Amino acid sequence: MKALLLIDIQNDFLPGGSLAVPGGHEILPLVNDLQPTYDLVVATQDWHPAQHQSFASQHPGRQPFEQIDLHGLPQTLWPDHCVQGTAGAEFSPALDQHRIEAIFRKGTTPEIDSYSGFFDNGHRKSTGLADYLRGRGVQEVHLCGLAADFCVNFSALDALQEGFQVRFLEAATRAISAEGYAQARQELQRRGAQIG
Ligand code: VGL
Ligand code: ZN
Repeated sequence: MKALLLIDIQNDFLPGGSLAVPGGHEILPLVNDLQPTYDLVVATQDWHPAQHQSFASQHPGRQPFEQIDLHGLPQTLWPDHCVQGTAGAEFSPALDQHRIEAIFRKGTTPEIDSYSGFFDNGHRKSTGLADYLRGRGVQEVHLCGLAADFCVNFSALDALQEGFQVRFLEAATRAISAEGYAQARQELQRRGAQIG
């Protein structure tokens, strides 16, 4: 069984959103065309409380994209984004949702960020995604969505660690930082992910 993971295809990561990924909207036609070619389609959704500590707004004197130490982990500070229940947290209206069988939400704990759809950044709390996929007989996961250098990257790394065959669908992702993505791509390849 082969599953397609749709990572964080949410309004705040698309043009007009608070953390818009350059060219993010360009992936939507491809993502929609890909879905029917998989046995299973699963989505992740970044889903933060308004007071999430990854938001620069929660740290007086700090600006978005600065780095801090957050409870012992390095943390990039972000503009407020994907706040639970807001329009920015919704999936894009241009995303075909009818084949999505399950949605895994992440980033709900205020004290820790969660880039991967599998675990928080400290690898403390699982979302249950790996067990769900195994329960459905999935051996191979292909990833697409936003952003290539953050949530798609960390989801792919965890998928590898969980023992899945992994393909990173490069044409169906866009990055926040081209440099960050170039580095992530090398590491993904080194760890055995197929790219493209
Ligand atoms: C993401 C930064 C903060 C992502 C989520 O989906 O790549 N990036 N939260
Ligand atoms: Zn986030």
